[in-house]
Amino acid sequence: MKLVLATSNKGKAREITVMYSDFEVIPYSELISPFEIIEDAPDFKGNALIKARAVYKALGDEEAIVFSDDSGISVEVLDGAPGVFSARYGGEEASDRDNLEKLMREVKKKGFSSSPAFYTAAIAIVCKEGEYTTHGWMYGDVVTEPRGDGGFGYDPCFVPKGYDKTLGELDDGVKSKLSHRSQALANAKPVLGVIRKMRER
Ligand code: ITT
Repeated sequence: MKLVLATSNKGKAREITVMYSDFEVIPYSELISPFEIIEDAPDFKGNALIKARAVYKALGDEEAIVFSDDSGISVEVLDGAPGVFSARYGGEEASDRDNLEKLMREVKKKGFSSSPAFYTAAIAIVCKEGEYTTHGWMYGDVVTEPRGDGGFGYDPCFVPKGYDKTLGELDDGVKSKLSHRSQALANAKPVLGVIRKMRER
């Protein structure tokens, strides 16, 4: 089954391709020129739908099955920030490193060296059969000194519940079992199964 992935984030695309190795995952940038998508919904689900709808429309292929991931980290001592603003926390042009450093700075400013936090991922699927969304979460703590260079984004400061190493230090296999993204993708598989059945009829 061919799935078009609506993301420009290389870290996400890498993880999704590994987790969905039983599908043919094609980044949308291999089919059309990448374009800017304004993600202005108040929640992950809304932004995931905006991305998948925009790419479905731009492809102009009624048969396409497009899926997207909108995700981010919410930190307790920052009252849930950065949340849906995770990609832009350090500014409009911020790199992953800028975002990570700002997050650690803000936690320190509050007088803490760590804080409970969680990642959220929303997956949206848009195709001629309809629009579907699923979610996944991963709980743990953020620390204020980055450790390791595995994963991407905020991973060097995130210690999953039950571990004492950050996702930057742990094997990729640990993250792919535990993560918000792997759970949201697992929840999306039955939806894709139903779409496949509808197309076989
Ligand atoms: P697309 O919209 O093109 O998919 P994006 O990077 O803008 O790419 P989001 O708007 O969903 O994606 O922003 C997600 C932010 O949260 C981004 O800064 C990521 O680095 C961070 N993030 C999401 N999942 C993560 C993960 O598994 N590990 C580390 N950081 C993550």
